[in-house]
Amino acid sequence: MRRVIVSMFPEPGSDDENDDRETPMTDASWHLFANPMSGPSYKAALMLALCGIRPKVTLVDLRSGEQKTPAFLARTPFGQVPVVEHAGKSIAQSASILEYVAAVTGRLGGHDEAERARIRAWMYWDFDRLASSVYRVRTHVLGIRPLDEATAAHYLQLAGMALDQIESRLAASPWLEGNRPTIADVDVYGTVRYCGDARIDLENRPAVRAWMARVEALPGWAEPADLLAA
Ligand SMILES: N[C@@H](CCC(=O)N[C@@H](CS)C(=O)NCC(=O)O)C(=O)O
Repeated sequence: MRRVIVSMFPEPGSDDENDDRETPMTDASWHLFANPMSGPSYKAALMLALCGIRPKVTLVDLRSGEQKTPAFLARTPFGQVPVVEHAGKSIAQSASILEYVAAVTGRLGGHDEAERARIRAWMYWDFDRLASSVYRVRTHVLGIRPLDEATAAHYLQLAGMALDQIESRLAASPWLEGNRPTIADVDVYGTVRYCGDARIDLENRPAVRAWMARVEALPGWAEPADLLAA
C-alpha cells in the first residue's frame, strides 16, 4: 500500500515549499464525509488539501437526512458533516478536524501550547461571531433556510461587525495569528469565502481581500467544487 508521509511536507509558504509538487493521489487512509454546499466541509477539505492530502470523499445527502441515519450517527453523535476518518478514528466538527490534521501532519498548527490556544481562540470566535452570521445570511439569500427580514438584517449586521474585527486585525498582520498561515486562517477563510453567496460586500475591506488572496496563493488551495466532488 502506498504510504504518504505528510509530516515531511514543508509548511505552506516556507522557503522549502516546492510549488511544482504534483497533485497527490487519493489517499484512502483519509476519508472525508462532506457536502458540497457546506462551508465547514470546505474547511476540512481545504485543510487536507493544504497539507498535500487528497482524501477519499463521500458526499452526504443532507436533504434526504442521510446525516441522521444510524450508520452516519455511528460516525458522529452530531449528525452533521464534515467528518474525517483516519487511522481508525472518526473526528467531527471542522475546527477539531483542522486541529487533528495539523497535529498529525505537523503543518499549520501552533508551535507551543500558548500559540495553539491563541489559534483555537480564533476558531471559537469564528463559530461564535463570524460563521454563525455569514452562514445564516448565506442560507437565507440562497433560499435554503429563509429568515424573516428583521432576523436576516440582524445577522447581516453581526457579520459586518465580525468582518470589521478581522479587517482591523489583518490591516496590522498578514495572518490572523503570527507571521505565518495557521489553521486559524484556514478556518476563518472557510467562512469569509462564502460572503459572496451571502451578498456581503468585501469591497470596503481591503485587508480581508488581500489576506484571501494570500490564502488562495498557498500551494494546494482549491475551490470547494474541486475538493468536494465524490
Ligand atoms: N460546527 C460544525 C457545524 C457543522 C454543520 O453545521 N454542518 C451542516 C452542514 S453546513 C450539517 O451537517 N447540517 C445538517 C444537520 O445539521 O442536520 C462544524 O464546524 O463542523
